Amino acid sequence: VILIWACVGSMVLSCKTEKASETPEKKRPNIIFIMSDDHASQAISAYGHPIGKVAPTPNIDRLATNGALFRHNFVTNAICGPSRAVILTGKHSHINGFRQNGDHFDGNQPTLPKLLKKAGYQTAIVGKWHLHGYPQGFDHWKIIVDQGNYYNPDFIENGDTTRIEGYATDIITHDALDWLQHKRNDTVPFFLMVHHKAPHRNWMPALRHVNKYDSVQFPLPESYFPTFKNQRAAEEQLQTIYDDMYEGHDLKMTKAYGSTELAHNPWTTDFERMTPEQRKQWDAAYLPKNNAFHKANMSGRQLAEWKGQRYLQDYMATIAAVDEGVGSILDYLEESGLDENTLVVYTSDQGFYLGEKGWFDKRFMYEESFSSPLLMQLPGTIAPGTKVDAMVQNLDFAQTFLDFAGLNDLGKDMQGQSFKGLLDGSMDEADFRDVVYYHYYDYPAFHMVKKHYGIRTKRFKLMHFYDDIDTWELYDLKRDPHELHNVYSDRGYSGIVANMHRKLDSVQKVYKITDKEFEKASPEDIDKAYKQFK
Ligand code: SGN
Ligand code: CA
Repeated sequence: VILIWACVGSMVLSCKTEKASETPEKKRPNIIFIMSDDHASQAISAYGHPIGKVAPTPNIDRLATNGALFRHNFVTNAICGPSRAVILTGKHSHINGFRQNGDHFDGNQPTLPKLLKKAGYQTAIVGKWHLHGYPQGFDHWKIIVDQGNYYNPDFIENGDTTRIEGYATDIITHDALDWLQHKRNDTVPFFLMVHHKAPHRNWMPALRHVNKYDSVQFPLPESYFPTFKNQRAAEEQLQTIYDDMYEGHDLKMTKAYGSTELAHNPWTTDFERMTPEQRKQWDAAYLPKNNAFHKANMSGRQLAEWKGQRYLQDYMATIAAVDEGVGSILDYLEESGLDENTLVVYTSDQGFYLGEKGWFDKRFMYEESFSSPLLMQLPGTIAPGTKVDAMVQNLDFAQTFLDFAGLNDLGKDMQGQSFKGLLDGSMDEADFRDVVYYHYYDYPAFHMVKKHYGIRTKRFKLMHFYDDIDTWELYDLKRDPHELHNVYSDRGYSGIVANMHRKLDSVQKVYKITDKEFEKASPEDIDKAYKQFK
């Protein structure tokens, strides 16, 4: 053991002899971290939601069969860049400095890949980065530009930008496999991050999947037409499927019967990037269903429900390629025998609304976007079919992976907690944290979700929306799992409210939150943004 640890941080070659003497049990595991963008757990069949039932994800489900499914995995800030920064640093947004999309990630700070690399891991990332600047701490990186495009996207590799013909999800899967097969150094353990662009808005499926769910009737949630009461931030958002989606860009609706010209499509690049052949196949796939829509001449609730169906058909069809990609990676690991010592993780940068409260997008601390799917396998350590109920967070990933690598000393200044013990049976769920902290800052911005922070315990959730409003919400998740009844002012809950406030204060102290975190935007900027995004 001493010999093995003496290698840490030193030249890989000089370690070879010691490594050869490592017994299989002591070998540090490889880690493959697969993260999609905006993949709701409702859309993974292993989670048992009615949507996953009609549109199964058999390959992602393999991870639940072989290993663990987490029922309560939460993010600290439900938006893309911030979630990625938390995962890399193991620190809340206010400490790692990346609070909202558009911020600049300080790549010079310590990160998980840097620590693993220093400890002798070979590190690589392929796919979405979205932190501005180039990745640090990776032996190999190939990233999509900003949000990227579904068809024929641009990738940056070693500073050079190249357009690659094909479908983003397939290209990223291909690059991951190519790295595993041809670029990996098989004398050292590896850490590979595979970051899909899909199923991010505007949900463009691969051509082989464009008609996959045309005849499937998706279950729309009961809250699809909500009545908000004492939920002002929910009332004032701009992410309602039937009010805020762009009919062309998002719903691929056309201007008229017989036409392939898209209805409202403010960003033309997604479709313009297609080759004529791709566009021809795309139009051929959508024309009959768009014609049927025009014939039906819908309005009101019927039209709103039709939009929900179209959204879910496209969203789930976009996920089909992600699921196939996960399958290809798992197949390769099994064929090569690498699966035996590889921790495979599947997650998303946050959850997503699939019609709950009438919404798409994320950002809110309500369960659908606050929680994110998480599945993991590592044979011999994680028992097949494990279900984890403890409240884990993306904040914990870095320390958990370091723990799996036997490097738990390295994450000492991080703010999460390793949950490896929940997986190998050495820790009880009751001994894990009992409160989770959240803070969202991206306002005014797309979808106009107000700034808010809050805590969640196993049963209750307290939230404070601030900036141009100042409202508190409390939910009793046991009685009201869909968070439709704000009981903050109910007399019966006054004791709980007081208790939750005490907890909130103490959590904010632990995480070192200062008054600076509650800065307000200017009323003019907010007004301008409402006009811009409406
Ligand atoms: C884009 C989307 C928004 C989305 C943000 C953030 N519009 O701007 O709907 O909320 O990204 O998403 S789009 O039509 O241009 O796709 S994130 O995942 O990057 O945070
Ligand atoms: Ca996202």
